[in-house]
Amino acid sequence: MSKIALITGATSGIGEACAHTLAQQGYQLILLARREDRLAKISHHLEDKYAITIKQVIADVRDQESLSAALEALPENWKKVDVLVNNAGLSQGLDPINQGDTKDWDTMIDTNIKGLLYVTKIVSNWMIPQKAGHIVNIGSIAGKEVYPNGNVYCASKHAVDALSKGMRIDLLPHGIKVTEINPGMVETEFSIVRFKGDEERAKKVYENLEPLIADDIADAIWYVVSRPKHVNINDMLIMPTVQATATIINRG
Ligand code: NDP
Ligand code: 8X3
Repeated sequence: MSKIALITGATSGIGEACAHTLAQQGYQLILLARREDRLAKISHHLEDKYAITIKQVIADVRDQESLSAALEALPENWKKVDVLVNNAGLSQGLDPINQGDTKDWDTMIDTNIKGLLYVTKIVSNWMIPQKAGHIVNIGSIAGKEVYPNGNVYCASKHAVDALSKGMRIDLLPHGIKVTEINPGMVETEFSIVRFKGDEERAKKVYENLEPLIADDIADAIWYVVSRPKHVNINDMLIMPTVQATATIINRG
């Protein structure tokens, strides 16, 4: 029986790359995101290419009620989830604290912290009767350091750092592994989303440097989930070679 992985934020970037990698490894997938067309396209492509089955869950992780309904509507045999990748997340804006848009703050806190919690509560309760499972939280360098104008996004990823530690303690008696993967700069749609569609500004973030690509993080996810049963990788910080800290970057 193939393993089952549930990946949130599977329509782009790291989540999409992770879906490809785990599909290639023979996992059956539950892919969750808001954009229905994109999710359908990715799912059909992976099903055809790797002869696997995919359940598509169109849901917004911020909306606890509809998220819960969508996940609980999955067939019982699909709730035997082996791996949960809590990847859905975003940044909105890059402004000093006194100038931040409170709607952006709500979006980041509701998605990166509360959304991750809502998904985790449901899926960890599916894993507990199995006495096994692996939760992989996508944190960030922004969860280890704070950089100018990163304020609320950094706070949300520091929360992911704390929650990963807390989950590891609380789920220990149930045999559930918890790993936090913390990337530095990865060129995805992240900066386009942060700058609300301003592609020129987003492009500048990665100018004159070689950032990570989403596949680099998917590789790390595959590494952590493929360790033997007695081994857990607690925490990984993965940076582009040209990036020493959140702000010290060698642009050549
Ligand atoms: P992308 O913008 O490319 O992908 C983000 C994904 O999250 C999309 O699939 C999006 O799907 C989904 N998503 C966003 N909001 C919601 C929501 N409310 N409900 C459900 N799904 C949602 O960015 P990345 O791949 O870079 O980001 C993935 C994770 O990696 C995030 O947690 C980010 O914070 C983290 N990260 C990114 C880094 C980077 O430099 N890129 C570095 C460190 C961490 P849809 O819009 O269809 O819902
Ligand atoms: C994304 C990386 O440095 O833009 O989490 O915060 S950074």
